[in-house]
Amino acid sequence: MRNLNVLFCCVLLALVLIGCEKEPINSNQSNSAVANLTAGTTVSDGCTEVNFYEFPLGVANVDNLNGVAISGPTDDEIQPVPIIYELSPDIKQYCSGINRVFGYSGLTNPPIIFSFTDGVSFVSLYGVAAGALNDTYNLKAYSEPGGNGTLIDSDSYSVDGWVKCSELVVEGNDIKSVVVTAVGSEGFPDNNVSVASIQFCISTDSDGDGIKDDVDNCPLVPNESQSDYDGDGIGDACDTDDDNDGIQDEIDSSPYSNTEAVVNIGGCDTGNDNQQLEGGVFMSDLIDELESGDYKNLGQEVRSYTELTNEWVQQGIITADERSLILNCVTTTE
Ligand SMILES: [Ca+2]
Ligand SMILES: [Ca+2]
Ligand SMILES: [Ca+2]
Ligand SMILES: [Ca+2]
Repeated sequence: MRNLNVLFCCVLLALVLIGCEKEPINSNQSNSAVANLTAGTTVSDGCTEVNFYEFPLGVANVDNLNGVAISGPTDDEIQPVPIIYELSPDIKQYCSGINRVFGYSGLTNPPIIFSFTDGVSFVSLYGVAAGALNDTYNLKAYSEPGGNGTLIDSDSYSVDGWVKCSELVVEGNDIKSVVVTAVGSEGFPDNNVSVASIQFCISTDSDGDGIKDDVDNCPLVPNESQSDYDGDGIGDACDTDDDNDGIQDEIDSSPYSNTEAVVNIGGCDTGNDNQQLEGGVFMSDLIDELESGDYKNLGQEVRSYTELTNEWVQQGIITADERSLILNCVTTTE
């Protein structure tokens, strides 16, 4: 079976290579811009899609297209020039409806790099890689053009058997480039990768805090730190209930409550549920206050805890036994 697979693999690769030979690879052509490209469709607010299968065959490079520049290494020994090539019917069946893809011809190829003049917040590559068996495709988003800067996000797709149409998506703040690579297996070369279409969204920064709206947890309030105390996806700067205890900040006596499940004292589990008291205060808020207190000696500290827990017992918040558990923690953690 494995031999059959290898044979099938070779036949398909041969078809791909034959298909590519029909079109000159234009390997002498420089990476200069090709004018009069008409692709690039607005698909929604701020989002553009470029369908390479709408491009004419033999396009050697695509540059300055709606803010997208496409590049690869210029080492002559590898195929430096990306082309639009037509899929043979045998390959096409794996990605039905797509006739042409954008990629490199040859056995060892550079990665495909898309750079964006304006930072983008979303990139989707819809692609098919010809002549691939059990390959892994990777898409990585970077903070600088040309695959430079810091890694912002990544996605990968592993082909189980022969390649099928796959979509790779990366998201983040101010993505300036994405790099798509393939890691070959079964004796096939790396980076034998091609792309049918790319979609990307340029986002705005309404509040000017340097975080694009799509990923800003307060898109209309400057909050560079993006701090989000309760982790609910709404930043502290615009969250009206920062600790998510149901009491609005303006009337919450403790707007950043310690909402841990069980009351802890210095890492000692008291076994007491951390109950929410009146005014948006939690038991742990009051315990934390005592913990950070300045005491002359242990006796004075224990008295403070005793006073507080006596009140709780009187109010029916805890039982006498539960009070003992708390006081045990006070004495054992000192
Ligand atoms: Ca903001
Ligand atoms: Ca929040
Ligand atoms: Ca609150
Ligand atoms: Ca609170």
